[in-house]
Amino acid sequence: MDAKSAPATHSIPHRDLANAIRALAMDAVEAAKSGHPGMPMGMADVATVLFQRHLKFDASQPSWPDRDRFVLSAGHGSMLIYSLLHLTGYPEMTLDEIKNFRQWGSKTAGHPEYGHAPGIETTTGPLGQGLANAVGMALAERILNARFGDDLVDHRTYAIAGDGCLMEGISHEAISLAGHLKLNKLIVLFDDNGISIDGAVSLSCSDDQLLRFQASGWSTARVDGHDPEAVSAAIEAAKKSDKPSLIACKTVIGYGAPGKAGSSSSHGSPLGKDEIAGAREKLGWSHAPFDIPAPIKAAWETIGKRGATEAAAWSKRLDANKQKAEFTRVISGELPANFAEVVGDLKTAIAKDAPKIATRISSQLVLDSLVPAMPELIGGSADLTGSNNTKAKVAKPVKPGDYGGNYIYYGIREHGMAAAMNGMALHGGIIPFGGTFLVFTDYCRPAIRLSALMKQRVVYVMTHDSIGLGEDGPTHQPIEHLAALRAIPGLLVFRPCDTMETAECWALALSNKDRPSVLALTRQALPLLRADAANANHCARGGYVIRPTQKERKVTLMATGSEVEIAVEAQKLLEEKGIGTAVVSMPSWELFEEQSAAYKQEVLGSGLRVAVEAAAGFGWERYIGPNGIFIGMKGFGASAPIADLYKNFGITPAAIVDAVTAKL
Ligand SMILES: Cc1ncc(C[n+]2csc(CCOP(=O)(O)OP(=O)(O)O)c2C)c(N)n1
Ligand SMILES: [Mg+2]
Repeated sequence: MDAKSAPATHSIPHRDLANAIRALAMDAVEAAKSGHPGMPMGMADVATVLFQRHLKFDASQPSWPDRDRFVLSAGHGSMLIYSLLHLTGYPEMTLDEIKNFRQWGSKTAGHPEYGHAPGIETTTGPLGQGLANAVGMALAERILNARFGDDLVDHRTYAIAGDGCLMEGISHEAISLAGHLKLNKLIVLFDDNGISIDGAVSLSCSDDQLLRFQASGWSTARVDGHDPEAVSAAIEAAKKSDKPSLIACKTVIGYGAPGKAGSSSSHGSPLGKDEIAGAREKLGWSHAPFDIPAPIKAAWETIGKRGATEAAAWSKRLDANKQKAEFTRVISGELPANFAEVVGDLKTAIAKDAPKIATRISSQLVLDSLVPAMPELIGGSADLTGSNNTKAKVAKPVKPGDYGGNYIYYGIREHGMAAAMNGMALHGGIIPFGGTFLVFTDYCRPAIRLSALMKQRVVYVMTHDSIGLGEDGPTHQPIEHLAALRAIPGLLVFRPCDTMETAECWALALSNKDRPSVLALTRQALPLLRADAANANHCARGGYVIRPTQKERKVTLMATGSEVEIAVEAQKLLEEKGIGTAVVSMPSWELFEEQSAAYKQEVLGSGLRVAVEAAAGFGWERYIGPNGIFIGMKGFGASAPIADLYKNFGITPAAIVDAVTAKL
């Protein structure tokens, strides 16, 4: 596999192999009447060299755990990966899929989407994200290698990134983290074509990318991206580096198109009939649209089988390996057999101890139980370890060159952390969790959105979840964040009200294999409101009556997190006035929405509905209805001690009582 020159398995020249990619890209974009032909045409040579000579893969076993990962960070060039998957013979990527590029129900979406077809390792398109996913994958590989050894885990991660990926801010976070951690099995192929949508890159960017990567601890090289031998030699050298590697491949966007090559006009629209005819002539490709001559297809399929022997040898090694059962478990994403027991024991201890602590500290308690039981849990924080309480007592740091730990100091790189966690989850074998302040979910948001779109189990531990954080003031006090997160389809947003709920929400976050979760946790201490250690997970229903009324129910107070305590106090005052009041804790809107209409009605009641949440009210109309009351924030917070903030913003038991009595 490591030979520098093309294997002599067939006699098809490199040019024909690469032209097959170019032709499919031109033809599919033309048929779809939209898409991006320039990038696949420009990078066809580089990709051919990578797949033919270096990438460890077996097209017939796309989920072979020890395969090299290939990430097309420049996702607009989706026809590059679709062509490669089709040509090498991946299941599902048929010629019909290529012909149906960008159409309803096809696997060949405008940008590559994880889960559409085997071989698509991650969803890309939002520039820079793929590069950071690749960093996470490369890190996952090292962590699993430290756990399971070379016999089971020993592969590389390759990413193709364009000018756009490298201009995005996330690229800095990603390359800086990769360089620091010395992820030398990460190789980035930079499509250095000097063109983006607006025209020449020089319109907007003068960075020396090689120097930038070097400054972050990378090896760098520059090659002619249309010289297969030079590209191959650079990859070969990169494989031997003790640092992550960047190979800047000088390419011509739209290579072969007579009038549009080298110009932004080939970036994102069909070339047009005449230009395609001209390109066919220039490239020496005389075949009809979508016609790949059998010998060329056969040569590509031979490439697709290159890794079969290695995959078979790997399977043998797995069978003989003592850790086979554990490796198979973590790769499949199953929880350990004693998971329910560990959570049950923890809940019993919580009921007994009745801790009055911040839910961020409750979360630490949960981690102290779960991390020793789940080696696949890999935590971290974006430089707020002591504030996010993400480091379990037993956790050991992952260090440059020493990946045996289970805790990552991500540094102040929230976006990079979130996208790297996506990469780790996608890699498999790891359940990543990472922390920052809830207000900085904004700094992670593009990656959280992709966690949800890709249905990845990533746990975001977001502390300091309201004005309750106090003196740090409005820059640090989340307001619209809960609403904004609840608006992301497929994301579970948890805001537990005490230690018991925190344990339950953690258990739900980990049991939901196909969904990411945000845990919104307090800085301030909260009393234990639930001392029932029964194994039933009340939070699993999203919302439930935590304090019923013995009277006829006139009012339902619904709250989340720290405001449940306030609602419980208001309930007492209202009941003293003879007003039957129930309190509902609603740690997760998403799970509540999944309950039956009858259950929801029973929980919400038919009296006056009042929502209490120290955040923007946006969305609560759904539950309180047109005649309900929202007690919460109407604007930004302020810098002051917590008691003054709650009092001045009117989020108090007395304010609730006043609002309710005024309305009844
Ligand atoms: C975060 C983000 N911003 C903007 C876009 C829209 N966009 C898609 S491709 C592109 C230009 C990318 O330039 P480059 O990576 O050099 O690609 P090339 O034109 O060379 O194919 C832009 C701005 C995007 N996909 N993602
Ligand atoms: Mg470019």
